[in-house]
Amino acid sequence: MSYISEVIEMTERKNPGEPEFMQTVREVLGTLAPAVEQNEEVLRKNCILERMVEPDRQIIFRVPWTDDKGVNHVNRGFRVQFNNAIGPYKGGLRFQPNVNLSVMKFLAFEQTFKNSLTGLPMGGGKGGSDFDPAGKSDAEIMRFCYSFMMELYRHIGPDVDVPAGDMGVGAREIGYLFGAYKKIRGAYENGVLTGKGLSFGGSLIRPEATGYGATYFFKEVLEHLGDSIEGKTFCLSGFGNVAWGAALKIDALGGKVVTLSGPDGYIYDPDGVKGEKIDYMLEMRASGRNVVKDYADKYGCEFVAGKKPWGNVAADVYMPCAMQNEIRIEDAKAMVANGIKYLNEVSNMPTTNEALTYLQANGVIVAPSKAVNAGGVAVSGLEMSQNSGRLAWTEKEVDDKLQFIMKGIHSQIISALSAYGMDYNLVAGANLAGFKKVADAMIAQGLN
Ligand code: 2IT
Repeated sequence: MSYISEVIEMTERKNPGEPEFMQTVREVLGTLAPAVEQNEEVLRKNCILERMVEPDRQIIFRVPWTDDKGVNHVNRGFRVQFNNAIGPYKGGLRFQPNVNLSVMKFLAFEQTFKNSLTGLPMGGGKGGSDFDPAGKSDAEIMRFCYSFMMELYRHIGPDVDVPAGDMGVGAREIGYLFGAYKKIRGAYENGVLTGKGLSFGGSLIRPEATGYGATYFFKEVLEHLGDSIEGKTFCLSGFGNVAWGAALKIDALGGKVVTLSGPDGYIYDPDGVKGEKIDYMLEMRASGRNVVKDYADKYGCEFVAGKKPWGNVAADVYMPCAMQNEIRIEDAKAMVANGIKYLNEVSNMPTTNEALTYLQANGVIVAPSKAVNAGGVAVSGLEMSQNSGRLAWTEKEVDDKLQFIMKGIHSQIISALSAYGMDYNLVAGANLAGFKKVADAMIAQGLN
């Protein structure tokens, strides 16, 4: 049996009941054959694949908190510190009812490769809780964040592990989490978390970074193929911070966003989500209602309940900005039938492995999330640099660095593909490039 198959089988055996984690392990390891074949003896001797699929540690803890009526609740908290071969663990915190160990491990595993691609010294980690922020008061959110940090603080630090936001964790939550950390430790400690408010060490462009970076990366893809964003139509899902940043940059570069989605369905706006309509996305998010229908009611466009845009709306580019596994095989088939040419994945692992294989086999260019959405964590890395240097870079300084990093990710993918004599397969290229750097660092540092 091949080394890769052996490790996939072993991982399956050791992690029963973890479908999301196994999905990403299969997807990533399934593309590493060219690298493994070239260097199998060294990789086997150093147990590189075995160590890459085993997190350094997985922390699970109790998070008790009291609601506004005085009723007590208990949630489960997580921090998975997956790999710190190239730098301190780095990755977001997600508060969502469907958070479990499998979801945390898939995100932390992806994060290790993604962070490697940014070129910045950051390892991979992820955390969060099955806490549901929907409908909670500000005071409840604060009490939950304080309780969460009562345990998390002992596992993190500016040279150890630097958390940030993810779904359900935005600027407000980061503020409370940082406040709790600072109170417990009695020190600023280079800001510890990223995504902080501007008044206490946050970076300009961090809120926009994931969506901007995703658009910059896609611009590189199109330029490579002799095409451009100008005049293209985009279907987005989600209407949160990431979709907002993407809509801003797509609009600025002459593209047109025609859909957004929420848990309630999707809106179709053939005139384009632009100008004040983009600002309205922030209002919808701030309302806490978590429905996208409000947009259709306000601007008089079509709302389709209970569906995603995938396959239902014709466009040049699909950009999922919401969830894992939002594009399944039936969506992939409808996309191909509708002549979709590009899938620019923004949310982490938005496509099932079956759908991904089908899309690639049918000529759809798939840009993988670990490259596309790396601008978010990249600007988090820039926030860390500013905090440790006591610096505050201008918007232009950060944006220029972000563009440089996104260009660099695309060119690393091209180099990896050409090193192995492969065609333009962004999914394989991103995995191979991310893998090489982490593997080299692990080999250099010995068996640990
Ligand atoms: O998935 C991601 O890369 C994030 N949620 C951002 C992580 C970070 O540390 O900024």
